[in-house]
Amino acid sequence: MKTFFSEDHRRHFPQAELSSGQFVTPFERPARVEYVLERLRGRDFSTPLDPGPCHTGVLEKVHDKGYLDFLKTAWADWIAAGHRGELIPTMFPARRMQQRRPNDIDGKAGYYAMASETAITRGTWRAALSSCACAQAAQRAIVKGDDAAFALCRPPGHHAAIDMFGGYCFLNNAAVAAQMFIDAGAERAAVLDIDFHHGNGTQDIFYERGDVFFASLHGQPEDAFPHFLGYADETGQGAGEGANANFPMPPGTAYDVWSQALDRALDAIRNHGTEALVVSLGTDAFKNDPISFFKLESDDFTDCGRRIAGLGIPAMFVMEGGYAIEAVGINAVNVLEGFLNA
Ligand code: 7XA
Ligand code: ZN
Repeated sequence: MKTFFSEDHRRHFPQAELSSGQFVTPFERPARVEYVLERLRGRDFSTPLDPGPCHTGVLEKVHDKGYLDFLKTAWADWIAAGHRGELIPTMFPARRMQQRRPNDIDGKAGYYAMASETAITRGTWRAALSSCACAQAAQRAIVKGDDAAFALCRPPGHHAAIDMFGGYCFLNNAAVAAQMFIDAGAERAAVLDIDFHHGNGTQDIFYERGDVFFASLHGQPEDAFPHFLGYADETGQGAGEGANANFPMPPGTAYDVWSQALDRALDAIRNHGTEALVVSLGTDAFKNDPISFFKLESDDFTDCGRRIAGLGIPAMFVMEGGYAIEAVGINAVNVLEGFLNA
């Protein structure tokens, strides 16, 4: 299995995340991918390949142009406005307020954000582009005939909506890859999101489309970030009616229940007639994850990969979350090996 990775991820390393009422070192930090790289090496995967530049044309097919323009210049605009710290959104167009984009960068950041734990820094845009390039390179490998590929993306992407960043995400890497399958001629593609958190961004992007099926297994919104999307009754709209399947689960969920949801998600994807699969591969469903509440064991991730292989279609895996960092590599690579060895 080819893997794709860019050193540019290091350019995005905010110093602060607002968590539990304190500024802490972000859970989503560069060291996470070091553990994955180390595990890939230890398990005889081939050396990760540099993905080359991000092809930006496709970004406008899944994201709003104004949002992309905002991301591109956000740091420069922030500094030009005299701010000295990291760009952290602090106010949002909430209920009964105007949904009009302000000119001021502080206001713009709130307009384009869904949460305030995610800071933008000098290197964020470059890192986000290179992260997305990894997903693009993995997609190309599949189109050229590989059965599987792994995009070791950082920053992650599945919370990035049509026009919102947050949850450590800026560009929706998985959605870009799915769009590229459609552009390459697939009539139907699917994104299966096994990260602990609901992939609100991916859902948002494809909610009114029937060509890309989205299924997500996640902590129920009543108790888990992102809280305001991810209910089971969100099934898609218009042309997308029936092409969205959410499997929210309560605190303490272990693999016996989680794997049943996985099988249902896989059945739905199979019934959709999907030709290519993108897996949003977060490992934060792991029992020791510091910000999540499922109880998966490391071996469960291997079985998960095996079940995904049962679909019998090519799959590319896109790294999302996972913060029990010493286990992130083991758990992510377990999914890949489970798939390969099925
Ligand atoms: O998959 N998404 C994540 O792992 C990011 C979760 C961000 C949680 C922030 C809670 N304050
Ligand atoms: Zn997550």
